[in-house]
Formats: sequence, structure tokens, C-alpha cells
Amino acid sequence: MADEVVLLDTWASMFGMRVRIALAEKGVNYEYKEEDLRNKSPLLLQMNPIHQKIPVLVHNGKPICESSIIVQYIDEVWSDKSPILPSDPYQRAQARFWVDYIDKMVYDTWRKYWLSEGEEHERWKKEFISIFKQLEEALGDKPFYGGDTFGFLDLGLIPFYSWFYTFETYGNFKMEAECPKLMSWAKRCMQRETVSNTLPDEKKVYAHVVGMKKALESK
Ligand SMILES: N[C@@H](CCC(=O)N[C@@H](CS)C(=O)NCC(=O)O)C(=O)O
Repeated sequence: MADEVVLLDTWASMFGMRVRIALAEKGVNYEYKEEDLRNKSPLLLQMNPIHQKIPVLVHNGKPICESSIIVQYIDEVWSDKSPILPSDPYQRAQARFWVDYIDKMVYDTWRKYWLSEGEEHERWKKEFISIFKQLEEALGDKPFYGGDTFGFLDLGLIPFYSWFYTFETYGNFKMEAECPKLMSWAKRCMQRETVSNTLPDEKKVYAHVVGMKKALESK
């Protein structure tokens, strides 16, 4: 019997994009279900009762939650092609460390920077940029975080590229000036079809984020 694979997601989610890229890398067919996070479906609440967040991968009726865990699951289940995690245990641990760093640092700092004003906004903006500088340093002179090939950490970070225009516009800075090597890396990743077919238009993301801010302010 064929696998039944369902993804609960929202189009602009960088965490959801990770899962979509991983599924594309493996050539897995799946049903995509767009969630309205202001009105979560009973299926999402049932499949992720703890965090009630997307993405959730439902594989043959069983839910897997948290994007980096889902990507690792996909790599293990569909192990016959396009390996995502490095085969070397040390490299694997390093890639996991940096994906964990992204998960702990980027989104929360972005929200503080996005939703604050004045001096506080400037302070969070600096902090936010310094996180990307740190990630750029971790890349070094390699073409990809995985070395010569696109891997787990590349996949974990590249979805944020579709938000760079939004990050820049809210802070009046340019990623190209702050992190030129990271920008070259992102453009290299975009040459991969699984990435370019997944990432949404940056202006569409910005319009969505402006709308979210208006909705928060009118509460
Ligand atoms: N650590 C989670 C983060 C997922 C996450 O933050 N999802 C957001 C959308 S980008 C969400 O579902 N938010 C709904 C809520 O917080 O109620 C992961 O990696 O999957």
C-alpha cells in the first residue's frame, strides 16, 4: 500500500518550507493542507495538541511535529535517495547544533525586532543582524554548509531567505552589505529547483507580514 503523506502548513512559514524542501528532495508525493492560524483546524489541534503549531507531517495517520525533527524523520524514512543529514556523526552533530541555534535565536529575535520601536527596535535589530553574521561565519568559505553539497543546515536556513526583504525593509538595512557571503550562499541554494520552487515571492511575504502587524495592532 502506498504511503499516505499529509502536510499541515501555511505558505509563508519558514518552518513549513523546510519540510516542503525535504519532501521535494526525496520526491515524496503528499497532500498539502493550508492552515489558517487564526482559526486552526480540528485536524491540526488533534495532530499537534502540545504546541498547536504548523508544520505537522501526518504519515500513514501518525503525526510528526517540529520542523527539524520532521526533516530528520523524512531523511530516515526515505533514505534511498538524496541524503539530507551528513553521514559522519561529528558533521551530523555540528549541523544539528546550528539548526538548533537558528531555532532558538532567529524567529524570537525577529519578533522582538519587528514588534518593538525606537531604541529597543534598534537594539533588537543589531542583535538580529549579529545572528546572521554568526551564521555567515559558520559557513566560512564553503559553497554550502554541507561542504560541496546542499544538506541539513542549508535546508534549515534557506527558507529565511524569502523573508530577507521583509527583515531589511523593517530595519532599513541590506543583507548584501551586512552578510555578503551568506547572500552568495543563498543564491547558490536558489539554483536548486527544490528550493526555488518552494520559496515564495519575497514581496508577497512582506505584504503578508505587514497584514499580520496591522491585525496585531488592531487587537
Ligand atoms: N519550532 C517549530 C516552530 C513552528 C512555528 O513557530 N509555527 C508557527 C507558524 S511559522 C505557528 O504554527 N504558529 C501558530 C501559533 O503560534 O499559534 C518548528 O520548527 O516547527
